[in-house]
Amino acid sequence: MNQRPAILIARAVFPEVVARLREHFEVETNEQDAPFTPAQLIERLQGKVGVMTTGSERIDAALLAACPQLRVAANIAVGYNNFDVPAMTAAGVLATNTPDVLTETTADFGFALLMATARRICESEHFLRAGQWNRWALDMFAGAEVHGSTLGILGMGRIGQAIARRGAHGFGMNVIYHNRSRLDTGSEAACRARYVSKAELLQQADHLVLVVPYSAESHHTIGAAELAQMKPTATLVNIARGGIVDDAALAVALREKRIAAAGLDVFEGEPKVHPDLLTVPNVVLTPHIASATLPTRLAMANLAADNLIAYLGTGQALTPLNPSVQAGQGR
Ligand code: 8YV
Repeated sequence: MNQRPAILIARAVFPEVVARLREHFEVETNEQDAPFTPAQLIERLQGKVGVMTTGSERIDAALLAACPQLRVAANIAVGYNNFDVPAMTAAGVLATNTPDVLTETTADFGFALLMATARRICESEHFLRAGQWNRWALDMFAGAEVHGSTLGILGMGRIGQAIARRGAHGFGMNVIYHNRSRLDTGSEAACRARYVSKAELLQQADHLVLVVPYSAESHHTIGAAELAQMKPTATLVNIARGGIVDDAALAVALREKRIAAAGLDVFEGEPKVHPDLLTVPNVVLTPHIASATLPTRLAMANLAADNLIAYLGTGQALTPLNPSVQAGQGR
């Protein structure tokens, strides 16, 4: 009898997704959901042809060399900075991610974080819970206007465009963006967004939302020099990746009111958070939950499962990141 291929699901996922995978593979799970160290991950991957990862598992040249049977890694995330894709391609290992299924949910959250930040929702709630509300005042927690203001978006992929549509069509915002490449005219018109230089974006935005992928090039895209170019009334929102913002410089800018406020869902070295961010009041902090609705997280896990089933079954994944591996370059 043919032995079924063996895979590892590196973190706890929904039981129905595990059940689907068990129809095709010998499946090892991580029910305790404690992230593996790199050495533990290598150990668990011995004899496995596939792995389902989250942003916590790094697939790099050292791991690929130590796991010669591995053929595919399916990330449950659209971002894939935990994958060294060139090393995977060189080793003939397919990489997949989960685009599209989280776009609208993540854009909803980006907007929620923008509004919570601009309208000081968390800061005022803490004040109320602490029993400090004993009288009303005209300027109490007066924040920044959202409707009709200028929304700046850095990174205009699927999620950036979904945020732009919300701003332009829902809140009558003047939307400006900067991206490595300019959108075509039809896409710009659909989200009523105007292309500007990075300097213009920093200087003109009342609310700046970061949606760029993380890479060595985008490390500290927003540091002290960029924060200094922003309006003192501006808010900054990061739903992309930690490391795109220099968190230490941001904490200083927030403390010194060089910008009004920030909303952060991602952090350098998360789940650790820079201690200075924990002590400034004008920042809203959330634990990397922008895509966290149950239907969306289930759709992401199912798409990652579909990628494993399709690639190991037919040689064609649904959302490959290095499709050349599918064209006969694979292990
Ligand atoms: C994931 C994300 O939940 O998709 C992404 O890139 O950041 C989140 O939606 C997270 O990366 C866990 O894998």
